[in-house]
Amino acid sequence: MQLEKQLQDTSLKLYEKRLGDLTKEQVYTVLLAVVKDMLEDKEEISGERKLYYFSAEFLIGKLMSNNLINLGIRKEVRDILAQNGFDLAEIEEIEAEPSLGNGGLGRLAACFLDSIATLNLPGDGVGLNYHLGLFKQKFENEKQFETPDYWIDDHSWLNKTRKSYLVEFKDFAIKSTLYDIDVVGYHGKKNKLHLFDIGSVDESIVHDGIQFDKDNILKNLTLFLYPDDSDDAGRKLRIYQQYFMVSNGAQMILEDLKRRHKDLREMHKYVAIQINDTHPSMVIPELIRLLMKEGLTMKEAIHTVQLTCAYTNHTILAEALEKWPLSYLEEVVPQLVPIIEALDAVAAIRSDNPKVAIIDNEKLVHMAHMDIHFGYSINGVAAIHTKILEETELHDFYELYPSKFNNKTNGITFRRWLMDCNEELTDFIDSLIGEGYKANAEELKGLLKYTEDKDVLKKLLEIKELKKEQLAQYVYNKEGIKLDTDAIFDVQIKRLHEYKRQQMNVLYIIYQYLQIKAGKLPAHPITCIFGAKAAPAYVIAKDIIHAILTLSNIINNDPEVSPYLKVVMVENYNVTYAEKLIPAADLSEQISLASKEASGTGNMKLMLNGAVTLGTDDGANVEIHELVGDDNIYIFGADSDTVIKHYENADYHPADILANDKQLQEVVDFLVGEEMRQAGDPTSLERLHHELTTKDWFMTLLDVRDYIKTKEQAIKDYKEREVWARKMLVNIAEAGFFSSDRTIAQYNEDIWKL
Ligand code: 8GP
Repeated sequence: MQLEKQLQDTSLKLYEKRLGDLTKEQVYTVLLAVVKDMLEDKEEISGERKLYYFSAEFLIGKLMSNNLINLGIRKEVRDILAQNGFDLAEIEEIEAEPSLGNGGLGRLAACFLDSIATLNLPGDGVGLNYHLGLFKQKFENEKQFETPDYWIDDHSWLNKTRKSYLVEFKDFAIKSTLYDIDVVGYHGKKNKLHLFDIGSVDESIVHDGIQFDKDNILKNLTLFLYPDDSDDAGRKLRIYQQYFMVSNGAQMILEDLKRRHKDLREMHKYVAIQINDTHPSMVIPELIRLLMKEGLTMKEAIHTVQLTCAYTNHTILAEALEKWPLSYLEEVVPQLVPIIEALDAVAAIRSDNPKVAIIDNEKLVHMAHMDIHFGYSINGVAAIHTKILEETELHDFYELYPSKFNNKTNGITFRRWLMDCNEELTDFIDSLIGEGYKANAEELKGLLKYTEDKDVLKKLLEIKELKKEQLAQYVYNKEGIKLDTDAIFDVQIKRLHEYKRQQMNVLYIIYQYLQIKAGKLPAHPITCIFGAKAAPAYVIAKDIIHAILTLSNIINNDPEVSPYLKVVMVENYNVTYAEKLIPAADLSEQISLASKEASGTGNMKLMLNGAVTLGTDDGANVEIHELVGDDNIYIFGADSDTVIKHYENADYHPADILANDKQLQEVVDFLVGEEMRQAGDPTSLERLHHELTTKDWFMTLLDVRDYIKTKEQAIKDYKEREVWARKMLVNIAEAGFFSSDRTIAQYNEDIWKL
């Protein structure tokens, strides 16, 4: 009643009309205003010791439905809107998605904020308010094009605050503006996401897709998430952004401590800072610098900073471990250089091993090395990833600081990835085991008692069928492509990267196409669904997209093949699209080269929604495998030890494999055969073919045979509907471990101690 009145009053105030007479956009605006007021009134979580989660990315996605769930008013709002002639789902569609992240690392940060607030821990996010999120992907002529993603309008979740700090660069100083977004926990109090910005950013400098003048810092500082760093100007802009983020965050933290009359020498007693990969690493020297300005000696400053900062590593790919030329730092933030040099000197006293130096012989500053020497915790994001860090990638550091290393297997928030995106399944689970699992995800295991219950298994299949129909409708509206919901929905959704091996899936599709052409039909029709953006400057990744889209064109238009095989690549895959795709998936493709995917989190989301994993023993797949057992997952391919040995011995050669496998050679050559050349761009296809046959750095051909075989088995098994439903049930039941509430409880217990 109260809520209805608030909505009606706001409607009158904003539009001088009753709710029922508004347009959908106006209803959204009214709802946003009411929910923002409710958030505003929420009490903030407080405590002696507070966490600051520093991250260049927070891929928060749309916030309306999540906020409604966490405030506990979603059903009520839906009813009120329905009484006024509106469908809540349609109203929620209107919100622009804040795509303030690239992929896994950014989405993880968003899940973490949700769990930190839900566990009632005082912890805020610190990041940047990019005016344009990750680019919007458009397909033209079977190729990816990038267009700008303006997400901020007059009606967003941002709240402009009065906080502002002066950030000094070599040639100028900038005053920041701070925007906050309220982060409310599930039926709980709130924390904040602090996003720093400047007033002078000029969106009109964007031209020709997402090009802009990278040298004009006053106009571009917070314009884009991750400007292309394939040139010097882009790399320097990254340093400007990173320093701007950490200097603001550090000043905000110290201001708060002073307001609370705390002794800055004991900062570590009141503050924990989690450094989300290396983008925020400059917070270490910046805090030291600021503390020295406050009168601490360098020794005192290092001491407390070292007990405050903790670092998470999210990838072992060498190109992602940032190394900034010292000369760039001199050009942008010269004030940090003497501090970094001093830290390098301290590190050199601790170890004379040049492999752990902060500044190397080429005068490159290794940001991760600074984090490890001057942080008190370093963690990987899945058991196997942490093991590889300890034994291989960061082994020299592990020998130096064994007790700093720990593992925190990633997790996902069930509020978004079950309750929000799959209400039908949520309600069904509620009816079977009650709602306790929403606060304690391990209770999902209660579902295991239904593995032999035919009615439960049948209902599970019905829900999946329903979600597939909903997805088919959505895809039809967006892409104009009709999906056959009887087919297996085989889903690979993640960033496009060679190590994730979308190209292996491509080879499977070609193999299957040739089989069908030769009259050998698959055991069951299959629809291969992709969603992926490629970094704008990543040529081979774009070639893979081109191959998928070209194949999709050929196959979907071939009446002989399309009843059994379809290929769909959805345009502009993002969080919103993921929320539609994940509940509808039957098979979850997690086929990275073993040792390369740090964890993966899509694998967890898909499992939770009843998809069965087809994957390598990599990242968190290893833990999924252990939890569900051999019967409820499809594992294939070389293991990480084998892969690491191949790299060490440099003895992997794709040509050797092709020489011994005529059929595979035929499959690979199809990429540059007549049909593909006619339908696609020969230059792009040849480049991909050449890469695969001569280099194949991520060993696609090593695993492709096993992949095809295992996938064929999964397709056969899918036909046994009840057996398959049991696999689905076991996956859902065992997904409790992957709740980010569990992950955050572990971070708090081992690292933050809030
Ligand atoms: C990702 C990892 O690739 C993924 O396995 C993991 O699940 C996720 O982080 C969360 O831990 N890494 C990144 O997204 C990443 O390194 N992004 C930086 C380049 C921006």
